[in-house]
Amino acid sequence: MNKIEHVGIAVKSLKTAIAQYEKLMGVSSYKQEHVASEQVNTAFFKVGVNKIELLEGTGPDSAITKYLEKRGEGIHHIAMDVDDIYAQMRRLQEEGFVLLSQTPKRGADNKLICFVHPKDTHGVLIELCQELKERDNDK
Ligand code: CMX
Repeated sequence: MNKIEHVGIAVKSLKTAIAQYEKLMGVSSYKQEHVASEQVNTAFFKVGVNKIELLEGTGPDSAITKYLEKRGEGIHHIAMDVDDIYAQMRRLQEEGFVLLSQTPKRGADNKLICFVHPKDTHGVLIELCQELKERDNDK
């Protein structure tokens, strides 16, 4: 794994959180995106070579909505940048980790993503993410 790509923070209101993080960071969010497959609205901030992703759920079945109901606002996941998400998923499965999807999904910010169950990582939801390449566009 190359680096921490971003830290995901679950928020009740993306609009309110963007305004507060813009004040905190002194910069504007560089990207806002709706990810229908994950039922989330997202906003990204750059922090050096890393990012912060704010996430708001868009429906009752969204993982973010459920997380907010159970735990309230806060750090939701840590995302690791990988070169080959398929190879990393195979490796983790061989090591006995439970992956939350059998194939990578399209996530926000032009990424292929997959999550590792937090029960296998001492209570922290870990996301693998790989920059979406031209050849992945039909996946
Ligand atoms: N971090 C740490 N623990 C978490 C967690 C999180 N983000 N979300 C849930 N948990 C915990 C629950 O609190 C629960 O703990 P207890 O058993 O001690 O109560 C445990 O994990 C299992 O929870 P569950 O109720 O069985 O399952 P949920 O319905 O809450 O689902 C999870 C949890 C992680 C499987 C589900 O949220 C999931 O599949 N997540 C992956 C997808 C996702 O998070 N998408 C949103 C982000 C998308 C994006 O980044 O673009």
